[in-house]
Amino acid sequence: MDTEEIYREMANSIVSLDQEKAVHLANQALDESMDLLQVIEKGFGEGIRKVGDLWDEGEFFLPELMSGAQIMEKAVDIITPGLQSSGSERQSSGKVLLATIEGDIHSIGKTIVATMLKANGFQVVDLGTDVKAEKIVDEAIKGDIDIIGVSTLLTTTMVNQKKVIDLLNQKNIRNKFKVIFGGAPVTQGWVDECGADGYAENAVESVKLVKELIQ
Ligand code: B12
Repeated sequence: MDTEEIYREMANSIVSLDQEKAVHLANQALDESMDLLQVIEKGFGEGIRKVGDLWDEGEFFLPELMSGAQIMEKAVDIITPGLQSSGSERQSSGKVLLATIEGDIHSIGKTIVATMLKANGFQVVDLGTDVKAEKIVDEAIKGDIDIIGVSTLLTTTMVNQKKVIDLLNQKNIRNKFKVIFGGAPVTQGWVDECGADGYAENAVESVKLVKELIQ
């Protein structure tokens, strides 16, 4: 099987909700030292996005969406130790706080971003999901954070991302932190409208963005 075929099989394992196959392929990726980010982006990630499309089209229902997500999480859990050890560049300066904003429980993408940042030597404080803007700002102050990263996958909760910026402005501490947004519905237009400092479409771009902003 060539690499593209393995990626397709990985995507298929998620779409067909075949946990055994997904686990087998994730272990194979580790054993064969495959490019683990591509494994997530082109392989399993492609599959979970397809599951989302099928759900959107009414072909899949919530149990299938949840089952697909659980299998995706299992595969990512297997791959994560390999991602962590793949970070080649080490730098200790830079503390990033990550959270999925209030009203949103999507965690997979944010967790991958956290893993990649750690692999590149950044300190990461991950507050989890469904986190209020107030808590994000409080923890950023307490934790002496450089960059605040706010994730959302729902169009309905994007507005809560903006609350983080509003709160920092109200407290007159906007210039103490860089704020970046992420998640599928986020665009440069939204970032500009909110007055955030940037956004990234995937984990690799997130690392690049954080490095740029830290400098
Ligand atoms: C898996 C999934 C779920 C899982 C989440 C499990 C988990 N632990 O995360 C479950 C089943 C729980 C779920 C629930 C729901 N979901 Co859902 N879900 C998805 C799905 C299929 C995949 C998301 C995913 O994991 N992608 C893979 C990862 C790797 O990609 P990613 O998240 O985009 O992350 C990357 C980038 O965005 C970026 N990034 C992410 N965060 C950050 C943060 C920063 C700071 C930066 C810089 C970058 C960055 O880097 C990441 C890595 O490359 C999407 C479909 C889709 N196309 O996205 C729907 C989707 C997001 N869900 C949707 C919906 C509607 C729901 C529900 C409301 C369904 C319901 N009726 O209950 C609930 C939401 C409940 C809530 N309050 O949050 C809709 C949203 C529609 C919309 N326009 O708002 C989508 C788009 C499906 C669809 N096509 O309609 N979901």
